[in-house]
Amino acid sequence: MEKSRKIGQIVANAVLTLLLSSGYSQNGRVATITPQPDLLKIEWQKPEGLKKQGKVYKILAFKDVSYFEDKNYLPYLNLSTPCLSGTKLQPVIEVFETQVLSTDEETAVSKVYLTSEFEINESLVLTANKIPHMYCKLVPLRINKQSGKTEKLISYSLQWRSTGEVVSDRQRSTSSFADNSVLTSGKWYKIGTTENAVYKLDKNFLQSMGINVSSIDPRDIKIFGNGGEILSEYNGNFHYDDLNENAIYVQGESDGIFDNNDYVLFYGQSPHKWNYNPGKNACTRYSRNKHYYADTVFYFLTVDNTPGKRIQQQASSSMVPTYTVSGFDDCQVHETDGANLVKSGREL
Ligand SMILES: [Ca+2]
Repeated sequence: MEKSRKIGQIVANAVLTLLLSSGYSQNGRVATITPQPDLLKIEWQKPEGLKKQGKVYKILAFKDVSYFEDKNYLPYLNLSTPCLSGTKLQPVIEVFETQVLSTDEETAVSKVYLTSEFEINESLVLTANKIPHMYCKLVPLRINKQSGKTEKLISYSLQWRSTGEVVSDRQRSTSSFADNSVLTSGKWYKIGTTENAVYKLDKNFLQSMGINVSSIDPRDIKIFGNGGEILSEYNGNFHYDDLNENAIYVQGESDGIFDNNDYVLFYGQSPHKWNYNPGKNACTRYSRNKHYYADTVFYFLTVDNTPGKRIQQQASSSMVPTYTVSGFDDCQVHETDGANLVKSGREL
């Protein structure tokens, strides 16, 4: 008995192994199993209220949601995967289930930003734990071409396909976690700006900051900074990891001597930003994103022994103009921050 049970077990194991390894269909033919991608679900929640600049916006919400602040808080889902083969990847989704938005949800979406596809955009390679990763943003909303109704994505499968494009060393170096700040070595000079403008730094200004202008090669002047817009409060949105070098113009640098009439030009920014909101009426087309914590943006100037980043010349377009502009809108804002009626916290 014991022996026959063992043989039976071995036969059963063999059949099971055959079924698992090659697949088996009811008509007796052996089929090849191809691994199926997992079914992924988006866990939608009730629309939420977001208080911003004194107004309450209704926004769509789901687990792990992020928002495009410049698209009326259009929600998106971050997709990421390591590029282990060293080539860039692109996500391909297969839609399994969608649902038409409820009337309540409809009021929380700006349809102007939607298309007939669940769009995936802003592909970016960043390094995490020394491995390049592909990051993309999936907008889980679309307008159904047939019905014209707005649909949300409920379940889908995701596959990453190689684009064949190699992840370059430069892209790897745009790491989300730099080894150290550029400010860890060298001598740095801090410059503040309050408006969006091209700023001129002449010999007197550089000397007043303490730079021995006669001993430097103007080709080695560098300016670092990331502008000054208030940081997004959403973790999923893009954040700089370190100061970036700005392309600047240095008049008279080619002779290697900073002469009396030589100067540096760079584009400095305001901490407050104008946002363009397409599709809105003229009164609300532009909104101002005020920086609550700073009134000045800072840039950092250094001179070392390597050439700095310079503004490149761009050839003029040879295309024939199709539209002549004869006017423009200008925006002004008057806000003195003179009183805080509730005398508490940040004004929104
Ligand atoms: Ca010169």
